[in-house]
Amino acid sequence: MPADLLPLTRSDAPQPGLGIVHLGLGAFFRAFGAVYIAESMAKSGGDWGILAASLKSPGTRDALAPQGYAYTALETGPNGDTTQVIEVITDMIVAPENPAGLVAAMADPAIRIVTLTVTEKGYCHNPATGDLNLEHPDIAHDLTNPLPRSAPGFLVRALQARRTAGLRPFTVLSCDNLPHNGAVVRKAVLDLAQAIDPDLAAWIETEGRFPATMIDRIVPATKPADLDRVSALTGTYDAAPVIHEPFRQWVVEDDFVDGMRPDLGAVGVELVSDVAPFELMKLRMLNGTHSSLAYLGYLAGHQTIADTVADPVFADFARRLWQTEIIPTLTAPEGTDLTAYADALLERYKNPAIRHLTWQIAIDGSQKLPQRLLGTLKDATTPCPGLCLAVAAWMRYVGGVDEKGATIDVRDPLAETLKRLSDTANTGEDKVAALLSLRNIFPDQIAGKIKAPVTAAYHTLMTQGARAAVQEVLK
Ligand code: CS2
Repeated sequence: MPADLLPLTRSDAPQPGLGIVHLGLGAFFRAFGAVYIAESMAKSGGDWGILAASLKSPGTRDALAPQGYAYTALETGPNGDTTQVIEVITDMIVAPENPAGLVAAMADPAIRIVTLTVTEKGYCHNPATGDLNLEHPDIAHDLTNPLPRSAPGFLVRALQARRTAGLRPFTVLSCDNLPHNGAVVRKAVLDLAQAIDPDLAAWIETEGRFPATMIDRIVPATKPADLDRVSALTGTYDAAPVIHEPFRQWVVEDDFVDGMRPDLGAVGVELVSDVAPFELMKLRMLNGTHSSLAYLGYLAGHQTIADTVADPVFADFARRLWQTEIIPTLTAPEGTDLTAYADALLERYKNPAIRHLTWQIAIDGSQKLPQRLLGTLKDATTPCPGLCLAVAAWMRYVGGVDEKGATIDVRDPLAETLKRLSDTANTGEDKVAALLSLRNIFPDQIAGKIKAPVTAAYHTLMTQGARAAVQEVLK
């Protein structure tokens, strides 16, 4: 910490009573759900303080504990910068250090909601089928051990403890970018509970609630330079601020255990009976183009999404994906104009103050491709050369070598398999075929449908490079 700065500390304001446990605390939830919940309590009251848990590493807890779990949220965009200090998190548990403590905290009668941001792979399910992967090492462990490791394991053991204590279940609120995220987490919990205790599974099935959500705010990982930026604005030293764009949208299925939830409607959350049209729009239009721009932009040498779309070729490419490939597969949610939504997305991507790394968005492609790109390709009734090029770019990316011959740091739960498949194939055609044979990512029907155009796109990518391949699609 620079010697001339005072550290950020929690204010003297009374701490809210606890109502929520959050699993998987990262920058996104701190800049999104936590902010909404803090605002809702400020407006409408209620005890919805958050006890947060990291399921893996102690880094966030170690940074936040000395500042009493207060942190700065820096909003940055075309109208400048604003900061606010968020004090809704009152404590944190690092699950591997204290799994029993986390189960007990979730089983506390005060807790009525468990929110989650554990990323796509944290649900330990097979993305192509939605079934819980009982062979996943953490799930295999959690099946027989009452001190869990996985998110589904913590949910099941805590629900088990509540049932034993004669309590009501908590609502499970997934805030991850997955289609039908409520149904996904429900299925993971029920599959695991069924294997542990079928009576418990039956109780969860009838009494538990797993509302679906659509979540949207661009929150890049906080970088070292961001700490200086926040200090310069606030005059205090925050070891773990979060940086986010002005835009936010949270659509929530209004189905909570005994109707118990913060007054989310008072702070702009859309409470609806069917989230599906919103999530399909968001996953395909935002995340679909984000991933496409991430792989192609990275290969073309761009560090961030803003840098990528500053090149008019890539901006036109995004427009083309929206207008001719993605929008035709969607039904607009009531009151939404999809063309205006696309225009707004491009403006958000252009925000130069948000340095969202293409490398960050490229992480975990094997878990992201199905809902971001492949669903559109499955539904499309006309050719989709742009999305097929994006799939080919992912294939080139996971091969681990960029256009200049440099190694790519590929992060993905399947990284080793992807590299092996890529390395053992001799020709481009064989590489595409080998990767398309991964049934957890590409179901038969999709693999067959996209094989020829992805092979052609892969060839263009290898011979001409990413930017020229994008130009080819625009011709
Ligand atoms: C991004 C998302 O990292 C990624 O994969 O596409 O985190 C994206 O920024 C958010 O979904 C925006 O709401």
